[in-house]
Amino acid sequence: MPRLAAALLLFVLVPTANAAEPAADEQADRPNILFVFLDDFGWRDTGYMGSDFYETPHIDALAEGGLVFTDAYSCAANCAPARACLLSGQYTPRHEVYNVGTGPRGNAKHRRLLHVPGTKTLDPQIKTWAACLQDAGYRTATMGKWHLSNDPVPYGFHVNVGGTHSGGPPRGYYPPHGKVPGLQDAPKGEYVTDRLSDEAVKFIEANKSRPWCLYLTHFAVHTPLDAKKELVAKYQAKKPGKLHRHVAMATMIQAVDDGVGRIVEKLDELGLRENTAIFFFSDNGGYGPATDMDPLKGYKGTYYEGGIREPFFVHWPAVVKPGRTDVPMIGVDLYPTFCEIAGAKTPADQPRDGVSLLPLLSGEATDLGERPLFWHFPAYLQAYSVTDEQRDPLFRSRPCSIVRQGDWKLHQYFEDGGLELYNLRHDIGETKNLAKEQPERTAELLKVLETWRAEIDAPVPTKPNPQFDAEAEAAAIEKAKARKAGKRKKR
Ligand SMILES: [Ca+2]
Repeated sequence: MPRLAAALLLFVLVPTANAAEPAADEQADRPNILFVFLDDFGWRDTGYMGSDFYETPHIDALAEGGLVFTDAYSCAANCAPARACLLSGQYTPRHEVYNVGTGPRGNAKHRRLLHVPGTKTLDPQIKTWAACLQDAGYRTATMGKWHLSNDPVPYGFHVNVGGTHSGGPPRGYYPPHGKVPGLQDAPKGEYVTDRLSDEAVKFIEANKSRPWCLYLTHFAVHTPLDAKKELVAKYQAKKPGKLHRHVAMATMIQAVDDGVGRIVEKLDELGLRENTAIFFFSDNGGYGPATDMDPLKGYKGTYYEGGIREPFFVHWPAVVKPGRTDVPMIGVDLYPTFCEIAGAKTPADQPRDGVSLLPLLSGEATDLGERPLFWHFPAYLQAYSVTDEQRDPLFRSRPCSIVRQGDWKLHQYFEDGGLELYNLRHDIGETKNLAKEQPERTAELLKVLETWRAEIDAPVPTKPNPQFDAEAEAAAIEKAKARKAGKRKKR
């Protein structure tokens, strides 16, 4: 019998008095879900993905014993929309969380179009996977960054530690944390990443006899780059890597990894490791000024691979055989995956854009079927002061839609109708735009993208921004390029 079937058989076959609340012994056999979700954590920020400076031995060990996805994507290049997609199982045009906040970003004189503001709160009418799991008898908790409303509890969580509308710990990684739920009592000197790991261990201990789902959504490694003080000297003394060398970032990452070690130790101690499905993922690409996704182009905020391709693996000894896969997955897939693992019903009248990864995880399937992946960002994200080779030095992203189908990826930028076609198999760094060389393929992918936008009713910004000033924009681009050239000379 396939391992998955064996793991799920008991609770499926045993009849229950109340379908929503399975009996106690039956519940104990259901898989737990531990979802370790990092913020702004880059594709190569772990040892197993090749960091030459950061240390992640506990995460690496889980990855080695799990199924590693090399082509895993977030649904957006920055925090709030990525999270809204993840929790709802829907692409951005459905829930309309397009950006962090609803205001326009960057200099008004440099924006040709009026952006689509969308909303900053996930519609509470949308049922999340957490709520589905609650209905199925799971004990659910969120620990860390929430970002989608003032309070995560109504969205399906019994326990909330640290979750608010804020995009980070309000005053950094050390207390006081003000009125943040669950963190008001933080003692002086307590590093918030350590606290969240401790809370995770406590939650697992308290719920060892029933199925649980823990959304451990660390604030790390989002700005402020608030080093864990005890670890600074260690990384200051360490030889900088060619890829990575940021000391504060290294301490923030080690704190996460140490916590993962403590959590896994607790799972082992309680005999829960075998049937706990551990998911490891990040919400968007790494923060450009502090880390590097090389050979991927770009970073957080861009729709090049460096902004949306994420480290992702699933470790679940009872079901998942260790290995690597290049089958593409995307954030919206986790909704049906979690629900299928938990035996939870998905709401029949609510659209879902992802597919369950379970057949692939269990080895019952070798792919997820032919399907394009989509991104839609009808807004702006201003550039950092340091810039890579992006479309222009003023914005990490201008309004765009993206599709990946097979090895091919098409970007469409709405301001100028710009099209960029890349073959990710041969050009993972998106260095050679093939749109003009391959007009038929470009047209075909554009059709796929436009058809999807029409079906999902995605708003495309078309109204000119009255504040746009072409001369000011050109001058700013020249100035930024000169500044960059000057920096290069100094090196
Ligand atoms: Ca983020």
